[in-house]
Amino acid sequence: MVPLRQETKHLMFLGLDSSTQSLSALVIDPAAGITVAEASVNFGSDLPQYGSPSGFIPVGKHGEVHADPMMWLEALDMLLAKLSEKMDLGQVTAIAGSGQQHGSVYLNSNFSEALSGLGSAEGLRSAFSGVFSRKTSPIWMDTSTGEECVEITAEMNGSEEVCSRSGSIAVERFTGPQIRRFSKADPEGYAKTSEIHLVSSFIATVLAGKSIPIDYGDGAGMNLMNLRELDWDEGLLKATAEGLSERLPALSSCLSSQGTVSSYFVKKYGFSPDCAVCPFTGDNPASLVGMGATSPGQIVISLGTSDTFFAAMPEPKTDPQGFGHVFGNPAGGFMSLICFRNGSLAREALRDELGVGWDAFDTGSLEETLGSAGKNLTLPFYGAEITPRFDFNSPVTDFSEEVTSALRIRSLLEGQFLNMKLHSAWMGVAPERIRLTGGAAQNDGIAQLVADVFQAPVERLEVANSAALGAALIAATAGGGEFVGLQEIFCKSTPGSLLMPNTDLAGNYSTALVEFEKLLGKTTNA
Ligand code: XUL
Repeated sequence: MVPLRQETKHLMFLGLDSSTQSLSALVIDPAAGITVAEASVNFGSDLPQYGSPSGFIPVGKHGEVHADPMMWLEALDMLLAKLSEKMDLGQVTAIAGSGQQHGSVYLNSNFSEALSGLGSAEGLRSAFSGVFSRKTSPIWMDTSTGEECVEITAEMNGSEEVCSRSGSIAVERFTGPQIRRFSKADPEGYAKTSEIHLVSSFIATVLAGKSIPIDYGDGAGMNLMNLRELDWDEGLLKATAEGLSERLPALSSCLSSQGTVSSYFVKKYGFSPDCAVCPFTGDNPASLVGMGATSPGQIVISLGTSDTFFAAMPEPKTDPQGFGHVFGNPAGGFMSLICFRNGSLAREALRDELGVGWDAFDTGSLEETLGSAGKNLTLPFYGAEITPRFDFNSPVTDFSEEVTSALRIRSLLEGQFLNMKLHSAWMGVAPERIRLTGGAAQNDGIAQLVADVFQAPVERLEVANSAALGAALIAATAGGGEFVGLQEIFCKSTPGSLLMPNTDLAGNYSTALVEFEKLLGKTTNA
């Protein structure tokens, strides 16, 4: 561990996370091994004037989901005001951050002037009024770009080419297809656009008062960056929109600090003029850091509304079926991200259908059906799924035993984790340890089932905001620390939370995996 101290002064690092619903901050003192301060602004409740109770403008047309970038700026002023009441921000050595991935901000030629004049501004809202060439920003929930995905894919001669270059097939929520849609729907607006930023690089740019590069982690979520070259891909840029290369900032690692904080933040919130600003990354790459999983073999499963599976990968291997994505790993190398839409939604649907409580999903109940492990199959989808891409409308079952509520619960959970195992096999990474997070992770029964299906130990972490923590750890690493030592301090598993796999069930689950794949094939090809 590099001593993060200068003479008698402890160095402090600020991590920001601009997520869909809120902007949060977390400051760490690595030498003391503590979180010094935390603050958060909720877009819906703290900034109701934007009419975005969940962080985006409701009822968009044709699958459009947009947010007002001005809301993110006002939130930044609010957040730093709150944080400066809790600590002296002059102690912060470096700032790093993360943002919801894929969302984009469109800026006109007034933007660079607004940035250079920021030092004398009174507030971010007034400083940046008149800089947007597109009033609102499409975010990751937007599904309006199906046609553009088809066009980009055709121009590139197929999905395989798009995937092998960018790490993902053309995906509706990704930035490239979003840019293409804007350039077609509003050519004048696109012509007036001089710079396009991601949510992450936009906030970093405002903090630094100058254009800050997009980092490799977040840049990989655009369908525009060449994974092997870590540079913009000429072919993809051309297939997306005319004149795109002159509108994009440079690419860089999030560990290379890019200047210091703008004098606006020095005057208004007391930051030191020497406080460094690093390029911001995506929330998933930052979470990989915050979950202590930047080395291959450590897998993170987040059980939320949607379930996500992510893990570090040394090589930019891509998913031949096109379901998984490859992003940059802030520690170097790459990471996978696979998203399963039927996460908590499916668990809740079964709970409600059976009229039971969560205790029916916990250790006691699941132990009663241990003898049936892997014997009854469920394709665990209550609605359209993206991994695999199929319009399911209810679960498909193949039970070898008499159907009971307890067996349906076991079989649904097993189906969710068999589906994850099946669709992450392309990574070729054997899980040495799984770090489980998200609401359902606290349930010991569910956590044990993950350990059994994957035949790997499962740990839970104390970290509540893994993206903001990850960002703070990135700032500390850029400032002279190193990930491994920092993660040992800040990403500890909850004492007593380690669960070992039941090795007697290894055979049951390898047979179940084969049968699950057959049932899935039969259903989706029917
Ligand atoms: C990842 C994705 C989301 C966003 C919002 O591909 O779309 O996880 O990053 O958190």
